Amino acid sequence: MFVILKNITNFVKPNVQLNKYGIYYCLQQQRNLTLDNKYENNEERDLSKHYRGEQKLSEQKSLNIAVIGVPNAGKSTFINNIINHRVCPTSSKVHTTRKSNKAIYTTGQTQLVFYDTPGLVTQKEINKHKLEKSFKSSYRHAIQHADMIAVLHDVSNSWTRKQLHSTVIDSLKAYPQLPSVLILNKIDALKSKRITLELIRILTNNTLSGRKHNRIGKKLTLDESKKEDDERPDLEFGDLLKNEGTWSNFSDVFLVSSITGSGLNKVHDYFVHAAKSRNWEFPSDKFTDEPPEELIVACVRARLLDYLPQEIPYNLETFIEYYNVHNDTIYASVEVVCPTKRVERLICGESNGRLKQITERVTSDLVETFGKPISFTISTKPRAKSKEAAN
Ligand SMILES: Nc1nc2c(ncn2[C@@H]2O[C@H](COP(=O)(O)OP(=O)(O)OP(=O)(O)O)[C@@H](O)[C@H]2O)c(=O)[nH]1
Ligand SMILES: [Mg+2]
Repeated sequence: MFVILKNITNFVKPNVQLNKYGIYYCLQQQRNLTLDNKYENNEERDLSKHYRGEQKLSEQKSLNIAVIGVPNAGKSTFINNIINHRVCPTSSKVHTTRKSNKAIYTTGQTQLVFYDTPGLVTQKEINKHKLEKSFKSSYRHAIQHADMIAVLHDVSNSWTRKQLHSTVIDSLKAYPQLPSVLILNKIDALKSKRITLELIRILTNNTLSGRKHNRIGKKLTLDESKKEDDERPDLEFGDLLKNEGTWSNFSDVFLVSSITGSGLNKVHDYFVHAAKSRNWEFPSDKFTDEPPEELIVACVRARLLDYLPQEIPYNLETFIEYYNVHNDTIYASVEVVCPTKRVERLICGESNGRLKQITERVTSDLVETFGKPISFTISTKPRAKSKEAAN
């Protein structure tokens, strides 16, 4: 199914076009993902091959960063835009990321490995939303492999921005030896510099790396925020309990808008500077260790969340039907198994209009991800029918 591209809202876009054969392709050559699944099998041999003539082993540096935060804080968007490549699926709904994924980015002699994680949730939320067990184990897996924790905190939500969520604090407490940075995301939604300053002071307890630091807020926000100061008295923080939902051991604080790209360069440079001298774990042209089939399915799930109301997309099962690469073009199809006929009709929409929109959106995401032409379809089936077919 091929339709004209529209509604593309990401901050960095490759030049995606549809050719006369109905295949999407990139005009600009993008950094390609390794599509060959067998690549992993001869990893050692391949690694040495890749490093030869590229960057001397002795000069290589790397840093593993676990990106954690509550659902919908913008973790995946942040990673995609800091590395300028759509590797992590994103959506406007919570629980888009379901397990820990790596996004690998190599620049000069440095390799940054970002661990995207599912939003931190309590056991109560896991039970309520019937979330997989991986929700709890994923972030631990990520942190255990990390050299640094990046806490993404959404400042656009006036109800939750005043405190770090208890799940975030618990995670930081569980790994006190790891350096951590606080990244205040969605600053495009903040109008007042006063609130920004206050937030930084409150969330860090006015303390960096355990030491009182009176100029934390000033130093950061005067650089970053060009907005007019709001001089009205701000009572937002007045009734907060001291030290509740705060962390005094962040090494640094950053203000970013992952959507507009504001502030991302500073974080990028900070990570590159913090990288440790050691051999890269991955070849420089690799962007993820996820198999392409899984990336495609995750991308479909994410867009189903965007296009379908309430809980419906969470109850859908998605499978890869086929995946093939021929003449450097990807051919793939995903099947969506719907719990009822009614839900299937909802996904397809009138004259298959909604399904076309979803397919179009996923296709453009996938072209960005793989940097290759793609021929892509989505099919739907009601659950009972697909079970019958299996018997
Ligand atoms: N206004 C604004 N919106 C943002 C920003 N960063 C992310 N978003 C939006 O926030 C929503 C959630 O983004 P995701 O990157 O999927 O968030 P996440 O933390 O990975 O979410 P989960 O995987 O569900 O835990 C999307 O609608 C993004 O477009 C930002 O800097 N500004
Ligand atoms: Mg995510």
